[in-house]
Amino acid sequence: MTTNSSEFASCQTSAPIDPKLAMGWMHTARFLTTAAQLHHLPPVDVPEIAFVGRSNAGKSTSINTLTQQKQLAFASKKPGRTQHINLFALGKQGVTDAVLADLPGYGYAAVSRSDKERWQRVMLNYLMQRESLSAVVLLCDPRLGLTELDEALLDAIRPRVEQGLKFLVLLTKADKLTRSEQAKILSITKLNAGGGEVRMFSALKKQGVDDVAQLLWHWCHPDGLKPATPAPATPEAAAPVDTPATPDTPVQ
Ligand SMILES: Nc1nc2c(ncn2[C@@H]2O[C@H](COP(=O)(O)OP(=O)(O)O)[C@@H](O)[C@H]2O)c(=O)[nH]1
Ligand SMILES: [Mg+2]
Repeated sequence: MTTNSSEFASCQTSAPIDPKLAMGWMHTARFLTTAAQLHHLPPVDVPEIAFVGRSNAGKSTSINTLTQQKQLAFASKKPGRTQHINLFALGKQGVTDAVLADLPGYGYAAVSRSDKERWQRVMLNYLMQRESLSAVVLLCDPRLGLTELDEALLDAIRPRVEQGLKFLVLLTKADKLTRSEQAKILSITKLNAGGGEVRMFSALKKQGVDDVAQLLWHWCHPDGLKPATPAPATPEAAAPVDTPATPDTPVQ
């Protein structure tokens, strides 16, 4: 048997569905709750997709573009100010079949060191322990590429990726690059993304929007219209994480 699990996963995610279905589903996003700490988040029994990335990577703008809502995730001009985990429910007819989690951006220089460390800790605890977490979307400005903090995040989720957690590196602001620059950074990032999906995205030009919506839809509905159940957290993830995974890494 030559088919490995990642090949199988990419076969599944490439099966065509009507992009209007996926975009309509994304558009159902509505605010669920906000929490400053992990233990304040309610447990959910549907797949949860976390959006993470450096401050200013384009996270809020991407969430607003994918959900076709102007103000769902606040697209702040002052990066680093959104210091809560915000949950949004997805699903038609008010029936929640997935949740989007908007996590605080990291790497913003003007935040104090203690705040940075606190947020790295909250984020890593979330990524390692949150039981409903089924997929991670890592937003990355392709002009910076995957930074040290992005790599630390990928390292932190690797055990869960091996257990079925899905992840997508979303290269934002594609409109700032030429076609050939896009092709180049896409192939470099694919090499560094350790088996995750990689897509180019532009909120400005609406590039990649349908494709990403379809991918997320498939992740949450692997059996067609039947919703998925979340991937289990790893046993190691049960213990609280007291120190950031990158204690010696100066936050840029
Ligand atoms: N040109 C361009 N700018 C973008 C795009 N997405 C976001 N931006 C800009 O990048 C800045 C940071 O975006 P924001 O969504 O607030 O980033 P966040 O800190 O990751 O949530 C804002 O000035 C956005 O207008 C895009 O697709 N193209
Ligand atoms: Mg933001």
